[in-house]
Amino acid sequence: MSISQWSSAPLVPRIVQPRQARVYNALPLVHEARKGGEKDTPLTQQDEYKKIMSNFPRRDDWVLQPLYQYQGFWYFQDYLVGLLAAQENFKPQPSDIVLCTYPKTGTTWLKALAYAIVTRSKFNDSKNPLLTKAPHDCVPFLEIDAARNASNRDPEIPLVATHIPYNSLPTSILESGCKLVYLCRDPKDVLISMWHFLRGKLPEGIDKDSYINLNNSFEIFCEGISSNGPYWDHVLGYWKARVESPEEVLFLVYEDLKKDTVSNVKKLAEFMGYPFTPEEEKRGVVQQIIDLCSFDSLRNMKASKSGVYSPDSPYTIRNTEFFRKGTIGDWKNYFSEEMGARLDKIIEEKLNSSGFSFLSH
Ligand code: PAP
Repeated sequence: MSISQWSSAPLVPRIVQPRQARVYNALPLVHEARKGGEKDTPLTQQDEYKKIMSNFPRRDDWVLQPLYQYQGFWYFQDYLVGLLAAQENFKPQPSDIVLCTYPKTGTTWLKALAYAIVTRSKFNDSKNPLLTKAPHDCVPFLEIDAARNASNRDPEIPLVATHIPYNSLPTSILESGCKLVYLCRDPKDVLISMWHFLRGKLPEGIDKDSYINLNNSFEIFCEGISSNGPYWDHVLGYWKARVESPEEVLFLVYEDLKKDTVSNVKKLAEFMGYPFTPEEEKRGVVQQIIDLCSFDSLRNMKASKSGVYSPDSPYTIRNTEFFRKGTIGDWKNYFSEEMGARLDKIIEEKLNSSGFSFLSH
């Protein structure tokens, strides 16, 4: 569908809650726009996207930035601009592997593992860029870096990452035969991770609970209103693609990756077309990659402790923000058992009859 077709879409009434809209106006954007940061996409195109977006359904529940609904999913404005740019501009290489995730499901970890696997014969252990660059700087994001400026990609690294739902992926990707790797995570931990991340964007010194409180966040997440949400539809899109084309889509679960890292990392390497040889296994290469990409290892790297993601993008996120706890079940420190069961029930009903369930992981 072309941009002009989007712009002629029928007007849909905005859903704006006045109190939250007022709060939003008083706060900085979730990702502060950087001066000159939008330089990579011509301003006219950005402006056109923003104009088109103003006709999309809108919700202001997460306070920091409005969410706009597009092709059945909700997005913060900056990400939606990137998504539209990706749909229009992105040209994959047939050998590309796209790392697909919903936010806060382990993207950073997956980027590091995939990068370490595909580059293992290119760099010796002490030269791996993961030792000096944050994972987000090793693997570009489709809707942040790659679609805006092709030079943000290293042509020798066949990896790109995205939070875009399956049905909204650029047709160029779907038609190219690129392999897709999807990683998902227990929705309760995803929500807690997202809640921490977004609260971290509020200015210091204010009462954060009066802007983004846990109960309200829980309710809107259960309603499906979250960045790139509804979460269950994101999962379902990739799960169905995996069922239809298992040779093109690998479906991984964060909890499995935590509990049985070795076999999941081998599965990942095999699927991507970079299987470990028996000789590599004997030399302990699998474990070396796992150790390099572990939460503690990545979190303690100088690049993770200092830099921001990404100097070339309009977004400012400190690299430290991608490493919080990296555990399973942290939700229990925040939600009651009843709340956990309620979210599980909603998700399981939505996933019903798909053949995938979070409860078995
Ligand atoms: P993104 O969507 O903003 O890119 P993403 O990397 O998907 O974030 O998710 C961040 C979560 O992954 C954090 O979870 P937490 O808030 O529950 O702690 C982060 O700690 C976790 N994470 C980051 N790196 C790793 C890792 N190497 N191993 C396990 N978990 C990790």
